[in-house]
Amino acid sequence: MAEKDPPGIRQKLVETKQAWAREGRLLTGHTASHEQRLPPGQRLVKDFPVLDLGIQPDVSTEAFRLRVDGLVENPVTLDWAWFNELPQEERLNDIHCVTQWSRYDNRWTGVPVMALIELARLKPGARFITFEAYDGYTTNLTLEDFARPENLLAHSWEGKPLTRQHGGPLRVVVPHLYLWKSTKWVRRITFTARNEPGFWEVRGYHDRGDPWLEERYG
Ligand SMILES: Nc1nc2c(c(=O)[nH]1)N[C@H]1C(S)=C(S)[C@@H](COP(=O)(O)O)O[C@H]1N2
Ligand SMILES: [Mo]
Repeated sequence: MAEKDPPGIRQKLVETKQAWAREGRLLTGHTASHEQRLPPGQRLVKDFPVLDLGIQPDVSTEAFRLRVDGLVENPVTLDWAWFNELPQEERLNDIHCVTQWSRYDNRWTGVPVMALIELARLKPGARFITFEAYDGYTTNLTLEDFARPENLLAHSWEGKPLTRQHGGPLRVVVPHLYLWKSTKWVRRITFTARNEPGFWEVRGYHDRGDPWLEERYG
């Protein structure tokens, strides 16, 4: 167990997924163009599996805060009311988990990432983002992968508030990368000059995670 592991995580699941990374499990050795809707090695599901470290924090909208900081001119701590005053939009997209399932046509509602970036006003040195969640999970993205019009900070799925299992009250949705990059129960978004690998990235998972390039491990 690594020293900074969030307390209470499903250690067995973490060990299994780390072993997959070591063994290169599920790799087909093929890449694909985006015209192929299902990325290589993935299989389509109709249900909506739940995947996380097993903690599933209970965050009420009253207690919820989202801290946005780092290399920004305007660091903010948004409460639920303030967050909901930001522009709301809907997105329809496919999601792809590295454990092999993909799910088509998910309808999310929330605040476009671009609106948050506008609010925070990035300093010129901001090139990477670190996400922290209420369960202790972390992940990282480049600014290029984060600042895309389809990316959302989502509070609803199929017109209903996100359930706790799926990361409610608020999660990140970055559909062009494997779903481990989409932080559930997000509490902090930090803009940085340097890349800081997160929970799975330090355990053998790819730094970027493009499903069509099969960037599972790295
Ligand atoms: N906070 C947090 N976010 C997380 C995770 C987690 O353990 N904690 N797991 C990631 C992984 S590996 C996946 S596949 C998706 C699963 O999202 P879902 O449970 O809504 O399907 O959440 C991602 N975001
Ligand atoms: Mo995952």
